[in-house]
Amino acid sequence: MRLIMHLRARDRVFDVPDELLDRVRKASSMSVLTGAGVSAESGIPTFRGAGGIWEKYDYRKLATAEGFREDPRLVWEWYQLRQIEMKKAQPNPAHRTISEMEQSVSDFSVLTQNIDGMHRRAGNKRIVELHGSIWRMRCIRDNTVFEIDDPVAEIPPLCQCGSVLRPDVVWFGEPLSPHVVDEASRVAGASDVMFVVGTSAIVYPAAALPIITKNSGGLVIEVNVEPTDVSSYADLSLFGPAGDILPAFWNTIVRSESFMKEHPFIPKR
Ligand code: BV8
Repeated sequence: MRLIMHLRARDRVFDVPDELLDRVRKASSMSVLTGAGVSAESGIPTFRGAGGIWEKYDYRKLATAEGFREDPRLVWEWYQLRQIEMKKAQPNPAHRTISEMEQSVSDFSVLTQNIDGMHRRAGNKRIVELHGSIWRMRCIRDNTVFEIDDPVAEIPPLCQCGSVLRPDVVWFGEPLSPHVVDEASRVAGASDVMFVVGTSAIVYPAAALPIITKNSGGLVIEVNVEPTDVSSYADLSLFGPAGDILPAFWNTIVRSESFMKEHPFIPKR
């Protein structure tokens, strides 16, 4: 049985069957798959849809290995710009709720397509960065990886070996790291509940993860401002801004006897 609810901020009541709410409250293993939409309310633009990044920029030039080989300076100008935006941005209530969820559920993981590092800044610890991070660089000659906290000053940044450094992100046409794919698939298969928040779910293999959860008997709960490919098989779709919906829905989950009974060590709210 699939449920669809269109909610506005003031609708803080979720008319969701108790049986479904109880499955969420009793979940011992939970995960959240996030996309650009979870960071939209932090002022970080999404990729698709109105005002999306791919409307202005050609991903072939900026988010492929070929594009980087052709013009590493152009690609770095774009990533430097995004680093400046992401450094200025602050985690929003959706990020903060996902951090609270990790403190409330014993086996909890974030699977994110975002390279912005917002989940870490919001306090999450168990994060699988499916597409890498804008706060890491990698030497194209010897694959040495460097962590950075601030936008790059020089572009293109150079490794001490003299070679150019590239953003340590996964570009289109590049495989995800096998370790990341294994860990994400393991988490998806073990999840009693997977929340799918702010993703258009058209980029693979990330978009296959909720299907793994569904096929393993887990619940799939979608949060998005509009229907996506996930809506066709999600057990519950909550349509509205993640920064409104997720805090309110999680509140409904934790403010219950059965949740407190199931999670005795979680501080009462
Ligand atoms: C690979 C890092 C193989 C860089 C990114 C045909 C069919 C199927 C697959 C393919 C195909 N052709 C090619 C492929 C493969 C391709 C792919 O899936 N293409 C798609 C476009 C069809 N995948 C790949 O290339 C992957 N690699 O397949 O390798 C291989 C194997 C072995 C050997 C060699 C090769 C690599 C994919 C990773 C690419 N890198 N990012 C960077 O970020 O700079 S992808 C990038 O785009 C993001 O990371 C993210 O994954 C994706 C964007 O998706 P979303 O995050 O969902 O964002 P989007 O804007 O689309 O949607 C936002 C959503 O939020 C919307 O639904 C909106 O309604 C909602 N929203 C907005 N505001 C809010 C909100 N929701 C709630 N609240 C709000 N306030």
